[in-house]
Amino acid sequence: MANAFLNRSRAASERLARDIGIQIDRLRDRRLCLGVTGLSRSGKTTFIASLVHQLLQHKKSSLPGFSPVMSGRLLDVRMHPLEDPHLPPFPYRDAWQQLSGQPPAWPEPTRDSSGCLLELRLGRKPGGLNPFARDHFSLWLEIRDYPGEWLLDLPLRETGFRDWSLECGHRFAQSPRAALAPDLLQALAQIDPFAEADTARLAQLQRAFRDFLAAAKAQGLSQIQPGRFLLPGRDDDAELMQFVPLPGLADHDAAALDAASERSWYTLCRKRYERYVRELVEPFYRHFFSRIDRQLVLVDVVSALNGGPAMIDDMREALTRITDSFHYGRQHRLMQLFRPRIDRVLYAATKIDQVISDDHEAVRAFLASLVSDAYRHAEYEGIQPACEATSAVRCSREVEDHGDRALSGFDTEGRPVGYVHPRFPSRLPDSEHWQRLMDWEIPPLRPPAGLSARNDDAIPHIRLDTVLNLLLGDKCV
Ligand SMILES: Nc1nc2c(ncn2[C@@H]2O[C@H](COP(=O)(O)OP(=O)(O)OP(=O)(O)O)[C@@H](O)[C@H]2O)c(=O)[nH]1
Ligand SMILES: [Mg+2]
Repeated sequence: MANAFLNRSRAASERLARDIGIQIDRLRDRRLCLGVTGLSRSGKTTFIASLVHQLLQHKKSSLPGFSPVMSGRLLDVRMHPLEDPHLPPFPYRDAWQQLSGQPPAWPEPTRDSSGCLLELRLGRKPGGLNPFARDHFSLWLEIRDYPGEWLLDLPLRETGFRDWSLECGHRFAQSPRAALAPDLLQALAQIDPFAEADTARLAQLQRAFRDFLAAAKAQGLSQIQPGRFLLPGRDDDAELMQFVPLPGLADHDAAALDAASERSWYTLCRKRYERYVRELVEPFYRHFFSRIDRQLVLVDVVSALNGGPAMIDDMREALTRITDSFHYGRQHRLMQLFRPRIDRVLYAATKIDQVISDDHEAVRAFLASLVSDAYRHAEYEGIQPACEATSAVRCSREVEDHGDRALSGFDTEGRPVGYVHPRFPSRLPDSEHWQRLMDWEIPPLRPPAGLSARNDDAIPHIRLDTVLNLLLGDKCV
């Protein structure tokens, strides 16, 4: 009994000492939390794996755009687990093994959260003012990974059940969602919110609603809510997901709905929705995003453009809504401890190895126009977001094809593929150009063969060093 008490108090004081150490590092500007934000399949896990890899392998990687490497001040990089006993380590080894496998493969889609802590040992710039300062220091970088599906839930924190149902109703009425499950959407709209809920019918509708979300995702739509309906977490309580939106609520005013009986459809669904937000979405936000210093928003612009105007609009709205969940702005470091704000935002188009280099500038410009609503919001708060285009793993080579620039690589079966693609627009294209872009069949590429862990090979990338510099360069001095 006494031993258990002593162990508990020792663990508590160790935790306290560790938390104080973390806060001191943050105060000294030696610890950064990087928020890698991106919708499902935008390339987060691959990007994090490549970033960790490029830093661990910095002597062999090509990182001329990252100033500490260029100036020779990056001395060493180590990866540690995050000081969070509930968060499994980021599966870097698995990802690297897959990328360097025979044949090479992509990391698995993420099914749960993970994280890592990178320690960058940096040499100090010569000529500093403090003669007693050590000639090197450590910059600690926290990175977390999670399934992209969960990100779409963040806007629910600010949205009540009635408003969410109305938003869903609005979305369901438009193409292409309207045609995906017309019977289900009609059944949801016709539910009388004041009638006594039938839990067996609710379970049936919830299953059909989940199938509808899966179909919308398969079409390439971004706004898939609630995200955990498609991908529940390891410990999620299934009962928290037993609700559906009630798009028919538009016909009833809020006061009447609030007076609905405990056993009504409205009250049952509202209470479960509120528990879903309180018990799953809020802790996710708190653990993953509430302390972000710098945000990298990864956007698969190429796939969205290939999906057509409806996919682009849906993605634009999703990105804007997600951005609303964060707090941006510059402030004193001390304030950063109590009320953290993001002081740098970088939007990065991913997988640009699918586009010829002559068009990379257009990809950046297109991304800027796509995120302009979100971007304006962030600028309003006094910070200057930037746009980049990157590829975490470069899978293609640029070649000449009858006078045109073309790309060649291997598809996921290992067969050689090559293509000349329609020019990438720098803003929303006209209808003829849209059609050409939508007809463009982009073959999913396989990572390059021949990478070997034994030879400490570095993963080829496009402008990952520039992204690193924009996010961290100023903290490395
Ligand atoms: N050509 C190319 N494809 C890439 C690159 N990065 C990712 N991909 C492709 O995009 C897919 C998704 O990448 P992930 O890193 O798993 O994406 P994610 O955002 O972690 O996805 P979730 O975990 O499902 O949210 C991969 O399986 C690859 O097919 C890249 O740099 N180049
Ligand atoms: Mg992932």
